Amino acid sequence: MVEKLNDEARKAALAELSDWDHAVERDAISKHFEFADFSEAFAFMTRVALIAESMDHHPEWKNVYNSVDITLTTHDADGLSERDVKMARAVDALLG
Ligand code: H2B
Repeated sequence: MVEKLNDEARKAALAELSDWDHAVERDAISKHFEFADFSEAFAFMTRVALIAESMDHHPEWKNVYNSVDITLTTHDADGLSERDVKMARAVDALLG
């Protein structure tokens, strides 16, 4: 069973992650990404999808042309867990 982050761990994670916001009502983190065009946005999504499969941890996301909105939360924990933090780090690492 995956453990939900406690208040202290959540605060530390949000301080470490750049531009990820905490959606309190869902205990999720989300971030908005913008690219030059749809092709760049979809290429990014493809790379995220491959990471998600390898980590067995999947984003909720929305793509509109050149933008991608990603929300991460752990359904199995009913809130934010270390798995979301690892995923957020991996997503950010794709963009250098
Ligand atoms: N993704 C996310 N975001 N949260 C989960 O709790 C989750 C997942 N659980 N991907 C995984 C798959 C689980 O359902 C499988 C069985 O490992």
